[in-house]
Amino acid sequence: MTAPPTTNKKLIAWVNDIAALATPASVHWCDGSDKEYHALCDLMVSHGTFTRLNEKLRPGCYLARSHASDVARVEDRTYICAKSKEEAGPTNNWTEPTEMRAKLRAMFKGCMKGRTLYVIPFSMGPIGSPVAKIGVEITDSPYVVVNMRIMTRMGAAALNALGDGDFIPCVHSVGAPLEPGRQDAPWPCEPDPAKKYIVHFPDTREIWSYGSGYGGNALLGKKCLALRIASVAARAEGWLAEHMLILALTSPKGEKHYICAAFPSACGKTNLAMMQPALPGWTVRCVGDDIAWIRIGADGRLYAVNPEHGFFGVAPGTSAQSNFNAMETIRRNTIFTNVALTPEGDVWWEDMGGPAPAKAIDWEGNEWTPGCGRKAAHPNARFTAPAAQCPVIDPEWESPEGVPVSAFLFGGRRPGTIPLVSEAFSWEHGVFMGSAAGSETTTAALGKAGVLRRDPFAMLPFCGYHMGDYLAHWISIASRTDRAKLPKVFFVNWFRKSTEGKWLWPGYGDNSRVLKWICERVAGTGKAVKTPIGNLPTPDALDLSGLDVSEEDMRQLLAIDVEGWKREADNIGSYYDTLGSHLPAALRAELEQLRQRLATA
Ligand code: O2Y
Ligand code: MN
Repeated sequence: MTAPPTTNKKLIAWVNDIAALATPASVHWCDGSDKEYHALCDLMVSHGTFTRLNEKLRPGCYLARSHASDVARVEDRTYICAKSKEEAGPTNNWTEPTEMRAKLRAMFKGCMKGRTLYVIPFSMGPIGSPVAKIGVEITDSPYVVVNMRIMTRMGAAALNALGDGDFIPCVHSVGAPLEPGRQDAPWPCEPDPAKKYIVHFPDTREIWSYGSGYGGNALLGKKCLALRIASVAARAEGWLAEHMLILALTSPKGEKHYICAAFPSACGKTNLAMMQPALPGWTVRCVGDDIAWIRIGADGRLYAVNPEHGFFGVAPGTSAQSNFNAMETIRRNTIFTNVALTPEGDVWWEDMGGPAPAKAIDWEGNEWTPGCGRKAAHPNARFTAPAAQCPVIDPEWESPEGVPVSAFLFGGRRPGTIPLVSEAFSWEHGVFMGSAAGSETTTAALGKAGVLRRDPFAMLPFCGYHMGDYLAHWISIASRTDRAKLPKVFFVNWFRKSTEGKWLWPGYGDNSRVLKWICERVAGTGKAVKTPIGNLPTPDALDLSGLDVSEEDMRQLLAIDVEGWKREADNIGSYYDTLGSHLPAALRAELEQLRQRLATA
């Protein structure tokens, strides 16, 4: 091992400990340089992990194909090893920490044999920002190193910011020791799903991940650190670590509002974060598409930071029509995983827009032709691209203090009952709205169609402690600052359908019409009518200029279905029951008040 480029005793001792356990062939401390990045990409091209894309069509871009068993986050293999099961809560998998630690150490014994152990110091949040947190990931995957370089601020600058201070240790192995003389796989991993482990120790703030090289399972700064571990830190320290995009909406008069929005998967979060508004003169700028760290500033307002440095977006469905700015972002310096390869050396996926290629190589490396009955790209195929390449990145996206938040949005895919937009009456009512977020599943991958999955604050897979305590933490924010300075809270539903099953709202750039009303409500100018479920736009309050939606469809989009809402209240009540005594009384009270308003409606 070359001399560590640090004097941090805890870090050196920890790297030595993991190296002694995992017995890699060598240890490499990542400096985050261009040279290192290109050398690792070249190495992966030579091993068959990466295919270099056509330099003229996609300069600096690569395609990786994962093992067919390693294509997504594995929620059922994800653990929160708090001291007690009660602390982890009913929504998390739990194993007693000492038992899990012993299991992990047994699995990690010799697991990096024949491989290089990479040490990746990284900062979540702008380096030197008072809100940034330093993590160090140990991994035996060069794919993880190059993705972490895009997704985080990684290398010498992060190590320098760490100095002799504390860091969050993140240990990762693909779980595929390489015996001498054996040919390596292009995507080494543990193929048995039951042997993959994504483990969080909230009390010691550690992460261990074994067996998968894919996305959220392996890029440990993202979901593991910036959400699960950070949510625990945020509760202890009085801030919020949220699964939220951050965007700025600016009016033609130059009035700018930052909005944080939480949606379950498959609701178009990345599309909304970098949307092209349909309303002339309005602009959207993107601060982040997935995670927001939110603190109370010295002036009592809430400020949001995107802790990430890149986008790890879903490729299928991304097109110039659905997300022009994402398509521009991924023109260069992007890593594509599990998309199809065209004969020209470009990438392709379903619903990319334009004609399908006459033939391609699919995500599993097989020949593919249109109509062959298989998807060319995996539905969870991804692009990893630098946030700085987004043409509408907000000038303040790296502000160390964050951007002031004017509004929170919650939502989900709800074909019935839930109107296009409603505004909460109070902070507590807003937390109630966030707690009731969720989507009706529509894809086979998520289970049976038409089943409502409650996903409070879109944090179900990402909350590092008891969901009831998490909701109580949100309630407590109102007592930590001047209520008048808190963001207003809204619930949106772009996915309401008519009784005939047709989408009522066009979505995409037309969502700016709803955002405009939200900003007007924040400014005190937007017109609203009080209903049992919240404040809704008056019939003339939404700017529908140039929009082809009938009056009847608008009426349905803003209709209050009282009987449907009574069923909704019962369903929320049943969900609340699963949180037991941890559910804050303020939310039970909000549910009762909703029931009373509906009873007299
Ligand atoms: O499947 C994965 O590993 C990625 S999941 C993901 C990636 C980017 C942003 N959000 C998510 C998510 O599951 O919420
Ligand atoms: Mn996400």
